[in-house]
Amino acid sequence: MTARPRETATQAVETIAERLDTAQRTATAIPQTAGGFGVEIAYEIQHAVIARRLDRGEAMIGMKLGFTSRAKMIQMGVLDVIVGQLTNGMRASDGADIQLSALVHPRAEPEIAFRLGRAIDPGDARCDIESAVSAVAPALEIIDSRYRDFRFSLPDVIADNASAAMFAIGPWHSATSDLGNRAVTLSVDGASAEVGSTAAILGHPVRALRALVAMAHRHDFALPAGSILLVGAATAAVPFTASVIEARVAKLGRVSVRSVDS
Ligand code: OOG
Ligand code: MG
Repeated sequence: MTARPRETATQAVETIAERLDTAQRTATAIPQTAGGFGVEIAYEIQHAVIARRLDRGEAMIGMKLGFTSRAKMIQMGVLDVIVGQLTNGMRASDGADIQLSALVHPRAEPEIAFRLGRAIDPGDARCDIESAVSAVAPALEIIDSRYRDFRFSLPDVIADNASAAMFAIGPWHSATSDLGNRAVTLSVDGASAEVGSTAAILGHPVRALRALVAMAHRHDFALPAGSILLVGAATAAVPFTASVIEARVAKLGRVSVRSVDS
């Protein structure tokens, strides 16, 4: 084989990454790709999208899982667990004002965040992610598909960094208590909008952590000390329009963000 097909594939990766990056920076939806690439290439595109953010001075701070609950799978019609990357440019503080005009069609969902106290080598079959977790917190994720109408195929959403846009984290707790079957609620302007349980996240959030290590190994992600890991929403996402959105996890507390128009 000559080098040409590979070069063409690389160009295609860069072209799609550029479109997704521009869509994110200008808050302008783009059409879904016409397909033609699978999951492996989709992760290459995701890496190329993130490389653009890092070139602009952002730093990697963690990873996220998507579609770890049936509620999310059903809402979006995607049945596979996916992984995305978090940079410091996506982080908002608890209680922050979030500018809606910088986003295409944002949605909010309740999450749990873990923080790694030490690095994990995803290639080490004996690695124990649970013992590496130093803290856990309630979190809110603001997702914002760059695709028109928030519709996508599995490779499309992977290429689009799992719709990651922003996230906020509530108070950190030491990671000793069991997180199985805790009530999770999402409220909009004080009214309950979604109710679920941490048991919806692959049966237990710790199982999602293990899935994340496997995904990190398969798709070449590092898990350094200090990494923040969002393990996936326990409930469906709700539109983030003019409102205060709050996520609550029993015994972990709450975290909120507020939208501003401009
Ligand atoms: C993809 C992101 C899914 C989750 O928590 O399941 C996700 C999307 O729904 O657009 O973040
Ligand atoms: Mg999420």
